[in-house]
Amino acid sequence: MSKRVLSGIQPTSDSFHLGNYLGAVKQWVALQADHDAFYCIVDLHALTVETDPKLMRQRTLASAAQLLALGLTPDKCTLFVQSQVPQHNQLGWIMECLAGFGEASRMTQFKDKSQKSGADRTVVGLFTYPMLQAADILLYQAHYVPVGEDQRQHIELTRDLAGRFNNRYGQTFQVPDAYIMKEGAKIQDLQEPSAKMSKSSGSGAGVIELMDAPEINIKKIKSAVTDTGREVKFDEKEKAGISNLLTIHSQLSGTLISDLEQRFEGKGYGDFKGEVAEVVVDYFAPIRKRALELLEDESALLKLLAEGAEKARAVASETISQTYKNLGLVQ
Ligand code: ATP
Ligand code: LTN
Repeated sequence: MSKRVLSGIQPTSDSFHLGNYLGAVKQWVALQADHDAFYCIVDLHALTVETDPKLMRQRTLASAAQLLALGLTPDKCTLFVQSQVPQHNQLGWIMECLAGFGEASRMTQFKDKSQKSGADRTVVGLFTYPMLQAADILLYQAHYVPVGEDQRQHIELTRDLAGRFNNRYGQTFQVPDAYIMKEGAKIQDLQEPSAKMSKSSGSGAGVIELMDAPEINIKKIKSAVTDTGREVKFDEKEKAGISNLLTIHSQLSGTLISDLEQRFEGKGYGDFKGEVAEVVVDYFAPIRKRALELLEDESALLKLLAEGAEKARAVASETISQTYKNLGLVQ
């Protein structure tokens, strides 16, 4: 039996960004070839940000279209929407009853996000978010969870919760491993190279959105913040901006960073940025076109997602039965 993979992405924006692709979705596509892969659009997680219902629907469908355009294929993986599989909520509660308050309070993503919006505007769901994420993963008995570096702590928590449950109530869950690449797992904001590229923070000027028109992305890359030097060299401490652009180029073009450094020796940052812009735009132009085509046939997308949810429910309901039984809940 091939190993199981599960990951999720929030429909919190009209477009995924370069960090989502290089940190996560690129691996999703690669792993579906020889794994039993489940990929989930985590709309319940996205409810932690207040969103207009029309937008929520539109972004969920746009997420599905982008994932397919980026290379997920329904005959190789199960693609579904989290809210269509109620077992996520069922196991989510159990995870909340297993996690310590202190343990959950240490999650840095919660601390960062709640600090930004202030206590009164922070919903309780943002606090319990990692326990729902643990449920997403454990329901499918996943061996690997392909994510970006920012999710490492949540996967650690998931492992702890799985181990704790197994110890207390008998073997129930596979303890999953995070699957995080050495390169590309932390793409930085182009305007603020010390911060991660993110859908929900920053001005947007430093975020490359895959569905944006080429002119917009060319402009953003050409105005990326760099340093006062002239050398195209990978040095994350002294040259965070240039290093980020080198990583982006290398990941999309398949050229080694050392080869890029050599090729741009003696040339200025302008030439280099121009080429990065070209690589990005050429890579994503056909993907954007395909995603827009897929979005035109809404009923085909809905059908595909419904089929995915059915397959997901079959696996998830087995895990829930076993979990309830081990907990002594009378069925
Ligand atoms: P938000 O900023 O609203 O929290 P996000 O941009 O982080 O959203 P998510 O849906 O939370 O997007 O993440 C989807 C996947 O993309 C996760 O696996 C996450 O680790 C990865 N990811 C997000 N940002 C980056 C980044 N800058 N570099 C690499 N991977 C990233
Ligand atoms: N918290 C994740 C999204 C997410 C996820 C998951 C990732 C929700 N459930 C399960 C992997 C596995 C994030 O990217 N912010």
